[in-house]
Amino acid sequence: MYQPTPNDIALMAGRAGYVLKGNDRGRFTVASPTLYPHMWSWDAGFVALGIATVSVPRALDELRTLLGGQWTTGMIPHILFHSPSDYFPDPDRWRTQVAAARPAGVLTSGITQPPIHVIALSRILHDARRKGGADQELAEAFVVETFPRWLAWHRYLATARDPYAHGLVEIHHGWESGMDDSPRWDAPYAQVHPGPDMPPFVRRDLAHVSDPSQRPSDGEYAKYLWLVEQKVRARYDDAAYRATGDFVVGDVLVSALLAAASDLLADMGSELGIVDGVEESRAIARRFRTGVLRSVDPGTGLARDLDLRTGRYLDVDSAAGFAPLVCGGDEALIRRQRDLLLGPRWCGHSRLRWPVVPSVSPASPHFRERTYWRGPQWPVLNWLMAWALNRSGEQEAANALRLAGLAQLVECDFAEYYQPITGEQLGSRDQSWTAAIALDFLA
Ligand code: 9YW
Repeated sequence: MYQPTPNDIALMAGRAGYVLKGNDRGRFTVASPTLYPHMWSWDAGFVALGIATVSVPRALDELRTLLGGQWTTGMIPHILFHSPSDYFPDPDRWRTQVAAARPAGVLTSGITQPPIHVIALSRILHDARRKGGADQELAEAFVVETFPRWLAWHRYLATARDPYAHGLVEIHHGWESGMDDSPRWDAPYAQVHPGPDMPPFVRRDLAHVSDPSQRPSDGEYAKYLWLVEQKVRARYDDAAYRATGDFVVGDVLVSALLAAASDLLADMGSELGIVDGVEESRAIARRFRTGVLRSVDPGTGLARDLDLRTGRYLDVDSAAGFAPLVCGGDEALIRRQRDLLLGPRWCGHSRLRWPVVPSVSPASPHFRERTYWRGPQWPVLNWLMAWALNRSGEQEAANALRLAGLAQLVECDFAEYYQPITGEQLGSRDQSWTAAIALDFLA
């Protein structure tokens, strides 16, 4: 097994810090230098926990800026647009001015991303407490100050996005899962039919990659924009969209993150003497943990998303199936998932360049080795599974993912995603969240 040398550690930490500094725009960090020149919601969570290893105050600023985009419903939008750029879909496409709940002072998109933020905040608090002094004071004060805002975010997901208490967070767009073109969404997207009145568009993402097969197809992209159109036409009202929109799916990984984050929020709150909202947070954690565990297919041992339009579970061997590892709650299942994740269908697959979590099992018929979320390895996903294993007391397995993840990043280009068989770097380079998780792995 790879063990980073002191030289590797120094080089990697130095270069990761340099990448984050280069992507720093003052009070927020762009997701990548040219492809994603804005602040993305779940990227910001990972970025903040990486920055915290270097500067706790700057890490807290990242989260504070993100909260500046929170809608009055509690929703944290998936993109905050702080300055004009050639990124598409841009604010003119999102047209969030139709929404009463939009924030003042910053343009945003109108959909969500996975709730990783409080998990990041609890890591930052942990770092700050290790450092003590001013860092600790600052971080504790930040938690006390922002507790109601995080709770409002979680409450939004638990109510507006789970009105019938399934215990699964409803997503209205594949982008809300963070895994845009994952085969998890193929069946629901088959029911998305762009209308003849959809405004025309020109993609800009393809200008940044050498090979279009690494990105979603044009057909997929038209569906993505059609759902944006449907959200606009519903004025970003969740109930109105639910009544009219084509894509409504209960997402197991978002639900597991909500459960884990809600537990951590309650933990931090009670440690810091907060009373209001701690019980509510625990109840949210319980409800969504139950929803995730209920979705597990006893045959495969993987959690399944629920298509709320058809009432059918979606059987796809994607890394989201390991949602129970993230939210915990069933010891035997955690051991089973640990073995599955490290075994020959997943990280232990004989063809993989590095034994790192692939977005889709290489043994699955859905696996595509170069296409975005259809097989490539995303370092943040590996970090998440390592974090989850650690939290369940599976330190040895967590460390195996950590070391393999560091081996993958030792070239220090911090790519957006990696071809799992050859190890080739794909997508953007100098991707902020990739650099950030390297810093956390090294800390
Ligand atoms: C897009 C920024 C985002 C991530 C998403 C990933 C990709 C493309 O990049 O989205 O245009 O939004 O799928 O998870 O947050 O890194």
